[in-house]
Amino acid sequence: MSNNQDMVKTVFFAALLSIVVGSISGVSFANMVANNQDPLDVGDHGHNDVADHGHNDLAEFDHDHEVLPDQMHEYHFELQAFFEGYIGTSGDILDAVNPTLQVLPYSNVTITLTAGDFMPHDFVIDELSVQSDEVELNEVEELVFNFIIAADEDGTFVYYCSIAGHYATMNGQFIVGEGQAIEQARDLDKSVIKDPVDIPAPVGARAPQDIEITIVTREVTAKLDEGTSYTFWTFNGTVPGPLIRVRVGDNVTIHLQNEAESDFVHSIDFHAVNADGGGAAFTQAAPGTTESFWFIPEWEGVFVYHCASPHVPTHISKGMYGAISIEPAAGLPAVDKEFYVGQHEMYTTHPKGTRGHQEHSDQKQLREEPDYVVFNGQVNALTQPEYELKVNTNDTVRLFFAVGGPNVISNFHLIGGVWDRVYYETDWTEPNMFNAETIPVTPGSALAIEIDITREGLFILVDHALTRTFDKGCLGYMRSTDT
Ligand SMILES: [Cu+2]
Repeated sequence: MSNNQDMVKTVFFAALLSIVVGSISGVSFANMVANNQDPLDVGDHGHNDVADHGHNDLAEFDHDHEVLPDQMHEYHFELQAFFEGYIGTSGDILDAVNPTLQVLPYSNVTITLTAGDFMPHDFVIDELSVQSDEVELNEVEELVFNFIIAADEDGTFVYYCSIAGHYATMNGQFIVGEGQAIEQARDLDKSVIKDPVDIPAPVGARAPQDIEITIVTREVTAKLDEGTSYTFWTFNGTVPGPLIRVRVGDNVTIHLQNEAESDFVHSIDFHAVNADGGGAAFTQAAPGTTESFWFIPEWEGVFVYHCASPHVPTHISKGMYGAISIEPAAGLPAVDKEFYVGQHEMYTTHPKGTRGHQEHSDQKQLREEPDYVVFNGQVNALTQPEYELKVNTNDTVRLFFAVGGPNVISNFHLIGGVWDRVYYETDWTEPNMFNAETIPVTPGSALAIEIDITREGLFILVDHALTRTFDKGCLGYMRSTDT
C-alpha cells in the first residue's frame, strides 16, 4: 500500500446522498441530488452520475486515467454512533463494537450512520479522503453516504469519529482487499497483571546473607484490553516483573532462566548493580538456557531492572521491566500496607480499542507514539476489584513505583490525595520530597512513596499527562474503607 496521497484514488462523492430524518439543509441536499446536481462540487468526473444511474456508467469513471470495470462490488454497512463506539446494526456486523469493515477493490461502499446519543459524530477515513457530515440525536439523526474504492487501495485503514475527544473510543478498521487484517484475539483468559500486593516481606534488620534468586523469562500471549490480546515478554509471567528485596551488603546470585518455549534471547540489567551492563553482559540467555551472575548491593534505594537484549526498547515495551528494593541494614520503618505498581507503554500496529491480536509496531515506537500506557501490564488493570489497592483509614501506605518506559515519563499523581513522603532517587535515610502533587518518574527509574490515609473513599492513580489515563489505559484505584 502506498502512503502517497496522489496514489489514493478513492473519491468521496456526494457525501450526503439522502437524509432520512433530516435538517432543513438536509432537505435541500436531497433535492439537489434528486436534480442531479452535485452538492459538494467534487469535480468534473461525473461521480454523482454513478450514484444516480447505477453501475454501467462506471466504465467511463476515470481516476487518474484508470478505468474502473463495469461490475462494481456493492457494500452497505449500517452503523450507529455512540461516544463509546460505533455499533453495527445489521448483517454480519450486527451488535459488533467498532466492527471491522472489509470490502474488495472496485467497490461502491454505502454507509448508513445513525445517531446513538446526543453528541455529534461523524465517520472519517483520512487515507481514503472520506469525511461524512455529522449525525446527532435531535439534529441529523441519520445519514446515508457512499464512496468508491478503486483497485490499488489494498490495505488496512482506520475509520474514526473526528469530533474532538472521540477518536479513542470511536475507531475501527476499514480493510480493502486482503489488507493486513488483524488476527483474532487469543488467550483473553490469560493475564500478565502483577498483583500489586504480591511482593515479598520487608528484609528487616539482619546480617548480610547469601541470596539466590531465579527469574524466568517467559513470552506470554494474554489480554491487553477488552477484546484485545498481545504477546508480552515477561519476567516470571507478569508485568512488571517481581519486586526483588535484598539488604545492602548481601551476596546476591541471579539465575536468569529463559524458557525453552521462548523465541528470543533475554537478559537482565539491574540499574542497582555495579557491573558490566548491570548484569546484562553475563545473562544473555538463549531459549532453554540459564545464565547467572552475582553482585553485592552497594546502594540503598529502589531501582529499575529490565531486559537488555536487542532490540532493548522493544523488549521493555513488550513488558520486560521491574524493580529491586535494596534495604538498609536496620530495615525499613514499619508501615501498614505495601504495594508495587509499574508503568510502561506499548506501541501497536492498530490503535487502542481495536479488537483482535495486536502486534508491536517498530514504526510507532521509533516515533515514540504509544497506543497504550498502562499500570501493571493491562489497560486499567488496577481498577479491577481484585487488583485495587485496598487500604484502611489511618493506614500508612508504602508504594513502590517503577517506570519501565521505554520512552515515556510518568507524571505520577493521586487524584484525591497528596504523596506525603517521597524517596526520590535516594537512599532510605530520609525522604527528599514532601507533599508532592505530581511526581515525574523517568523511564528507567523507580522510587518509594509513603502516604498517610486519613479518610474513606476513592483515590485514583493516574499519569497526569491525562491523555494516557483517559485514552490509553493508565488508571488505577486505591480504595479506603473505615476500619
Ligand atoms: Cu528480553
